[in-house]
Amino acid sequence: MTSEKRSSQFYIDLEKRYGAFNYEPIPAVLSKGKGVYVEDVEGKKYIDCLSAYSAVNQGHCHPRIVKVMQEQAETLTLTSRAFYNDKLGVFEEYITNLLGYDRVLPMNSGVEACETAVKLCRKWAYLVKGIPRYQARIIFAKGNFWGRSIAAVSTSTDPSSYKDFGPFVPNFDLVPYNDIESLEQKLKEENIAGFMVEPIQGEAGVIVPDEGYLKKVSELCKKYNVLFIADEVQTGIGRTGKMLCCDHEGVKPDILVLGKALSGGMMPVSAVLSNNEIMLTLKPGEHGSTFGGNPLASAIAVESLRVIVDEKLAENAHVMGEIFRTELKKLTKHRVGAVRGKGLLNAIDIIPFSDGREAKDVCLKLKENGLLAKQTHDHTIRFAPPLVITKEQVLEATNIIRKTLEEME
Ligand code: IF1
Repeated sequence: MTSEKRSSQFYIDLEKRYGAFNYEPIPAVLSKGKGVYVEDVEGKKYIDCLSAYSAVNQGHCHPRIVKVMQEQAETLTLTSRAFYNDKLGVFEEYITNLLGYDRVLPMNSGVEACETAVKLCRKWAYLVKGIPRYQARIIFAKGNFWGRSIAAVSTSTDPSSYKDFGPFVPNFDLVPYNDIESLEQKLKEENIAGFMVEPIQGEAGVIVPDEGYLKKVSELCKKYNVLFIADEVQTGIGRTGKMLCCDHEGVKPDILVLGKALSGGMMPVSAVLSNNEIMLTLKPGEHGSTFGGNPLASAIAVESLRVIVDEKLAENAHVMGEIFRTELKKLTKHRVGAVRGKGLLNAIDIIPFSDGREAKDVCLKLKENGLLAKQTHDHTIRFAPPLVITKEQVLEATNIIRKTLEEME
């Protein structure tokens, strides 16, 4: 490994020669990050409007989180859960008190936490609700995305997520997102254990449901004794202008799933929160993971949450999100078909250009102009900068977006 400065193309070529092609990245080779900015190997600066898909809500390399990580990394990183450690209980107490749950089960990636929620829901179905063994069914919303595991892609309605990965996990049902009538019809069927849903569908294109949807979901789940599972892996930790997206409607899911920014982007940390009746259905040895709840992750997670609270980043996301959307809505004359979002989880639909250019071409041009964003599907671009963004930086970003669309006309 040479310390010699190499070009972006050098690193791109390395990945092309030795890596799997499970991504098609925008050709920016990043080597530094601070706050809302990242820098490529040539020293070009970008405003990061993806935040690693909402994993860097606190801003790149937040000094408080880095400091905790450094200190813990040279003290104790991993013990396995075969033993106790002096950081996990502190994390468990902090996050359950902060979010109002009895208990938490720590995992690593978001998909692991979502899988944990599915297993917990099934366990509760058999031990508490009394559904006959292995008849439990869980409902998901069409357009969902909760990761790349076989169970996750078993509920996907996006062929690029599930094609050629069958056979799929049984007893997963689908209903249209943001459709209470369809959900209630499904809830009337037998052996329904849970409904797992994103409060805003991220990958589907930042689909914000009608006001009151989550409240009705919560009420219906109570009415039919079905667990309401909120996947807040992407919408949680301040992203939508509240600590949790469910807070906008004052609803409390039976099972809450968090990930991504739970670590401020330092390392994979995820968690499942619930009440005693549900969480205590799991007995020792029935679930876990090598790194789940490790001291390094636990210390980082506490500091990551404290930064969100201390720096009022959810509140900032609300205020900056309003400004961001107001500026984006001025771009309708520049092929911006729709503007959607809540807090700093926003997206625009691009009306394809006459020559066929579409969202991904806009993202390539945005990159040239110093802003990083990623299209989701063909016509939507998500804008989700770190929640530390200032008004000046929002205007810097929206000016780049306007300039880019003007240049592409
Ligand atoms: C990729 C998408 C976003 C998630 C929600 C669970 C997970 C995710 C709501 C799983 C993960 C990531 C996965 C990443 C890109 C990104 C993504 F484009 F894939 F769909 F954000 F929208 N629930 N989303 O969004 O968490 O296991 O990844 O930690 O796979 O390319 P994970």
